[in-house]
Amino acid sequence: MFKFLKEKLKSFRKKVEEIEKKEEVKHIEELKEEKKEVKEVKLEEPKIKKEEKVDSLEKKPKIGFKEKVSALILKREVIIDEGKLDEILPELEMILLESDVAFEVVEEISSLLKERLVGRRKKIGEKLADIVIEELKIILKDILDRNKFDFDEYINNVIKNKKPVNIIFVGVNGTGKTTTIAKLAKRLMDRGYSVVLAAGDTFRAGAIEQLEEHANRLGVKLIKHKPGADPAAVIYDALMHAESKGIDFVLSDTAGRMHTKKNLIDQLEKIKRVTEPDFTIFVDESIAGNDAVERARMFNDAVGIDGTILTKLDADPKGGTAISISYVTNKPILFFGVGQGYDDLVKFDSDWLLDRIFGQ
Ligand SMILES: Nc1nc2c(ncn2[C@@H]2O[C@H](COP(=O)(O)OP(=O)(O)OP(=O)(O)O)[C@@H](O)[C@H]2O)c(=O)[nH]1
Ligand SMILES: [Mg+2]
Repeated sequence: MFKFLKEKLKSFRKKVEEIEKKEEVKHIEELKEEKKEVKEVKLEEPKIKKEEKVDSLEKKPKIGFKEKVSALILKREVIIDEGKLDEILPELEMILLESDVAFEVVEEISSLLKERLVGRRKKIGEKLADIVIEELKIILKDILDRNKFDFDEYINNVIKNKKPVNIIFVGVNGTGKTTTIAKLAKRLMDRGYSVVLAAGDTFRAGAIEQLEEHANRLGVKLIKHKPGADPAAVIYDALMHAESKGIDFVLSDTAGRMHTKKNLIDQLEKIKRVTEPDFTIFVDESIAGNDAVERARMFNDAVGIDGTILTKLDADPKGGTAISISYVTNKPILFFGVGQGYDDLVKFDSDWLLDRIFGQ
């Protein structure tokens, strides 16, 4: 997970360290020059009285030049200025862009880094790379937590007032929608809730069979119509079934692809109008990078989403989609899909994500 981004961050760290090393060498040279100048000035100083000289020697212990230089380096602090950041931030911006972090998010990160680091005191010996990476982590956590939402808490509360709860899943084809519905169904059942699935992707015949297979494996009821049927009617039937049987949740699949994008959006709008979902989950795959982020924006604008589940994090070397998608849509990430098994669903946690990006 995130191998590419981790490697890039490692090489960024190295580069900044090299720049710093060069500067420290230059700094020592400057100190040597200062020392030389002091010596020359001293030679021209008038001779002091013998007694005074002895006195001053007694007060000050003799320190060698080498110790003096290292003492100065240890003591001295450097103020991080804009020029220093301009030297290293473009490299970091490039790494983030290459790692599929959306442009507007990179801009935000970069300007926050500047704002928080310019003027910061750095002791000599303290690594600039450490300071920048630490601040980057703080900024990322901040960005990731902006739309924080506890899905379990929502579930526990919503069910107190309404039954069945209607959750629909939207997103383009092949991103993991059907698998994620099965994962979430299992998660809800593990917590003692009852679930019915609705085969709302009627555009592709195979989609109904696929969801049916999951339903059989999980032992949950599936409501389906024939391929080509109206998905709003399928979901409506599932709601009626759930209501009559006292089932807690209806999880509805929808098509990810139709003849045109307009057909797809029209269909989703109709589903929303007819079945009035309590929660609309956008599903996309983390490996799609900026495409996934743009699709999230499009679905949110066109039909409205309440949150995102990002799948295939286990196969994503970059991680930028996870960093960007909530920022761009202003809606929370609910879960990460991290494999093909039913339990490969991780509840969103910014620390969990950051550990995977910055940890060993
Ligand atoms: N590695 C990995 N694979 C996943 C994950 N989620 C889903 N998949 C796989 O992605 C493929 C597509 O998943 P589906 O659930 O069929 O996706 P869909 O969006 O329903 O696709 P269509 O119905 O074809 O539009 C399957 O092979 C899944 O096993 C995940 O988190 N990690
Ligand atoms: Mg599907």
